[in-house]
Parts: sequence; C-alpha cells; structure tokens
Amino acid sequence: MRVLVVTATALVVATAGMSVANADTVENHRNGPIVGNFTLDKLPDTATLGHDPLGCTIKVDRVYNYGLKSTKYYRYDIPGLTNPKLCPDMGVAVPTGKPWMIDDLVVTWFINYQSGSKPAAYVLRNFTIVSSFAAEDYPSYIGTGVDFNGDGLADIWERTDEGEGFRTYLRSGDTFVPGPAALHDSFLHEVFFGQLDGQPGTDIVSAFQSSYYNNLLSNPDGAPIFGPGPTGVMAISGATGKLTLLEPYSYTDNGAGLGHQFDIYHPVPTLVDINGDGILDVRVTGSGPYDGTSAPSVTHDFLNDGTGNFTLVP
Ligand SMILES: [Ca+2]
Ligand SMILES: [Ca+2]
Ligand SMILES: [Ca+2]
Repeated sequence: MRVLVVTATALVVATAGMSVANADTVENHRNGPIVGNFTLDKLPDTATLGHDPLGCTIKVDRVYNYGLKSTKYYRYDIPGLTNPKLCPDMGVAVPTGKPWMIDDLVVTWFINYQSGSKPAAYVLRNFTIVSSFAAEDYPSYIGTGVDFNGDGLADIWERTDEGEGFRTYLRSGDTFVPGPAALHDSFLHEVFFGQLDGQPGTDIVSAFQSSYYNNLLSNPDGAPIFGPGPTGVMAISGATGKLTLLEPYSYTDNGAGLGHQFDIYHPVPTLVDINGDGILDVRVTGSGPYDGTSAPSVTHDFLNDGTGNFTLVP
C-alpha cells in the first residue's frame, strides 16, 4: 500500500503551490526537513529527525537575525521503543501561541511499526517530550498553519490513503486532541482550507474516494471499505466536523445490490470566490461520463451563501 503513496505524493507536490487558500499552511512528508521558529525571530530554522545507536535524534539548524547560524543535536527517547532505527521520521513545527516560546515539534511515523499501540504522535517542547496523543497510524502527510476551532491557536492535521483519510487534531495546552473533522478515504487527496461556514475556525474541502458515504450507506458498522469506489467532494466544518456533500453522486438499489452514479470522475476542488461577493465558493473540475468516444471535461461551480450552504450553478 505504501508504494502507492509515493506515486500519489509526487502528484500532490506538483500541484501544491497552486492553491491560494493554502498559502499559509505547512505540510511535511516522510524525512522532510521541518521548518519552524527555534530562535524566537522571524527567520526560518530547520529541524531534521534521525537516530543514532543511543536513541532518536533531532538536528537543529538555527538562523539568527544578526546573521549567525548554529547547528545542534538533541536526543530523545520514545517510551518502549528499543530499536532506534524505528524512531519517528516525519513531523511538523507548531507555534505554542506564546511568543516567548519556540515552536513545539510534533513527531510521528510514516509507517508506525508499533501500529495499534497508541499513541502515535509525540509533542516535543525545547526538544524534550512533553505529551503524546492518538493519531493516524500511517500518515502520508502531517500539516499545520490552520486554526480549525477558532481559538487562535494553530492546530494540525494528517492525511493518508491508508483508510483513516483526513483528520484534524486541535491544540489543547501542551498536547493535541482529535478534532471533529474526519473524512475516511482510501485515496490520497489534497485538502484545501478557507472560511466557508461563517463560524470561527478554518474549514476544509477535499475530494474523496471510496470513503465516508460509502461506509455510511453500505457498511452500517462504519468499517472502511478499501479499493475503487464512488468519488465526490466534501466540505467539512473545521469547528464542528459537519460534512456537506458537494459533488453529488447517487446510490441506487436496483435489486441486485447497491450501485452508484456520479457526474464527474476524479473530481478536483478549488476554493475561489466565483461570483465576487467576498465569500469563498467551490469549483470542481474533472471528467464527465464516458460517452462512447471520450470523457469531456466538466466544471461544476458551487456558490456558498456564507454559512456553508452551497448551490450548484445551473
Ligand atoms: Ca485551534
Ligand atoms: Ca469556519
Ligand atoms: Ca462567492
């Protein structure tokens, strides 16, 4: 499964800079450098996760306002982890909300070799573990730079194609707690952020495949279904987690079982103010149903009334 992730990742990176709505966000992949503020100034510093025979390590390259640079190594131990080669390999720097403190580091694993033995993420303050929390076992990306619940503190999210899809985690003191926004997904979709429902907190738009609605309609126990399946687009309230299905498909029971229909194949959403009223709307592009010779490109514009109610432009 993870080999597929690498392929999908390359596609996501290629399109990452195209979304204005995501301009202030940071999202890190496995073994990526973690850019943050570790000197209490505005110049970006870098933390790199690693390991040595004695434990897990962090290499911190600091850059100061007056031109000095410094590199320092820190060591930390994950409780119960005896093989340093299995140290965390991805993370993100998150401001604490207190200007006299450097960023926290939230570290996790691209592949959690202790899968199922939560917690799956640790918070390091001044490069020492201060807390842990349950997170995705196999995140493809971990990101920050968005305040989902409107309390003024930066939160984080993870997304993966390993079933848990997109999930938010809200800053709570020295740690993070799972937020209400969750979209099960078996495909790695880029997410887009902006104010959609008029309520405090940043909201989310993502395509999905073989995911939440699939589970709702065909798996009463809520267990994820993996493999090819319905595609669509969902808006999610960052504060409440309320899901709004934008790109429609319908489930029909023809007596031989459930089948699905949809208007756009491989839908890709973007957040844009389509009608110029100052409120973000959602534009979905993709290919339409195959007509026997080709699949025409299709665009659906969903106008937002400012409270998260969307209307498809005829
Ligand atoms: Ca927050
Ligand atoms: Ca909101
Ligand atoms: Ca608008």
